[in-house]
Amino acid sequence: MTDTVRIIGAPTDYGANRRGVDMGPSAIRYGGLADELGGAGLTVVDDGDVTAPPAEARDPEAEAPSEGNAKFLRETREVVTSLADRVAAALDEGETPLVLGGDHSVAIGSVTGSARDAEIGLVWFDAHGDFNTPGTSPSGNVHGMPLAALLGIGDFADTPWANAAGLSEEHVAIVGLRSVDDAEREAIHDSDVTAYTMSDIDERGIDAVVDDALDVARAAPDGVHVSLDLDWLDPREAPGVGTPVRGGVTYREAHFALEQVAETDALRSLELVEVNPVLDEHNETAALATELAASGLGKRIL
Ligand code: Z70
Ligand code: MN
Ligand code: MN
Ligand code: MN
Repeated sequence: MTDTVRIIGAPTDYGANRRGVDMGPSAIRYGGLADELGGAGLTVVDDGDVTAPPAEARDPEAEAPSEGNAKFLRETREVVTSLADRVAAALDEGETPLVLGGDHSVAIGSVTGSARDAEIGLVWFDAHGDFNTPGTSPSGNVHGMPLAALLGIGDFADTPWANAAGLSEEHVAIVGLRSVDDAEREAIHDSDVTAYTMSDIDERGIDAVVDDALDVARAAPDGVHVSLDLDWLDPREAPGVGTPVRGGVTYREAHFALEQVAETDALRSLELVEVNPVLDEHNETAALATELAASGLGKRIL
């Protein structure tokens, strides 16, 4: 990665099951992001937010405008298209994009932008598989679908705006799974994606699992995008997330994982998603997100 980090906010909650993650970018900035990154010796440029009108402003007539069983897919497409352009532009300038969500559907934009003219790897830290499609989703929430969209799985095969050009399944690793729907389990098994559950972390330790995940992603020649869903962490450490699931990684495991990311020197772009200030306690999840970003971007203790 480069020493200049470009912050790009994507304040959406179109893809989430609960309102509030659209305030994530503000909360993470207010949580001290620029200071934290500046303190880590990085030059920080804040690009502001991509345009994302609040869900209720988009279609007052319908509660859940959808295409098939995918709510707000049209709105999601608009946001991720402009986000992809911003991410690609930052990379063109030689900067490292840091995307702030928003719900996890924004990853469709971050990753398609990062993979526009490059063959990249992807590490996806998450409690969830995010491998549903409009055909399999139990909820219709697009934040449960971004990985399937990026890889062109199932109904997403003919969705050019969501398929990431420079991303192949064999360069994708998911880390921390503990809530996976039946159809997602099948689709993950049928794919060439590498997936590690919390059980793998219990058995082998965070170091070995994250090393292996990074090896999977680094096999791609042009660097790694890291997508960090804050619900990867245990809700005791990260209560302010849209979909908390017990049994996640600890504060220390999360920091160590991000330090491993920095150590590989392969980071191309980073994103932090699913911070929900409405459910947070004293903005601690947002503040934690800033600390994890600093670790991933190379903050040194000594
Ligand atoms: C479930 C679904 C999900 C994030 C929840 C949940 C998906 N598998 N993703 N929170 N980030 O509705 O598809
Ligand atoms: Mn997710
Ligand atoms: Mn999740
Ligand atoms: Mn190691």
